[in-house]
Amino acid sequence: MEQTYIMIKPDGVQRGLVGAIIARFETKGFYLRGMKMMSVTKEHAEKHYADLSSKPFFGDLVDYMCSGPVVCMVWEGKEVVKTGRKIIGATNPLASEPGTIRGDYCIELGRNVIHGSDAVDSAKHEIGLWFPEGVSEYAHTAHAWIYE
Ligand code: DAT
Ligand code: MG
Repeated sequence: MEQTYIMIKPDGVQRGLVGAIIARFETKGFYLRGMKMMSVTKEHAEKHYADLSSKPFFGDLVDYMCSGPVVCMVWEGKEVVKTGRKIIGATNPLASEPGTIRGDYCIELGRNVIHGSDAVDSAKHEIGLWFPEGVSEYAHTAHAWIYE
């Protein structure tokens, strides 16, 4: 099944949103395959956001990602990449619909509390970057109650 990389950014951790964010993915029926808290080095943040390295906000973005620990997760499920992006909401929190994570919990672009992979290919790349040790494969007892 499809997997995506979800990361609670430093502001999400500091503001006590970890539990609320995890609950949205967990109660949807997605499976948690990997989770850890880590402090991000400048080099690692630059690798994660390499596609944006030419943007004027790149330096601030990297500083923000390194400003405190993040919570890194891998979630699995049918169409979890696209659905995860919907659960997260638009990049700019003021354009995010109420009911989405960014729509409900934040205001500014540079403090938008969460990251989610934007495509299946980038998810694979990001999971490799953040979880080189691999993730947990285990049978879910509720599987037949979530999928028909
Ligand atoms: P997303 O996080 O929704 O995938 P992105 O990959 O385009 O968005 O950008 C990564 C992060 O960079 C985003 O979460 C917030 C920041 N960012 C994007 N566009 C920005 C802008 N115009 N000004 C400041 N920060 C921006
Ligand atoms: Mg992105």
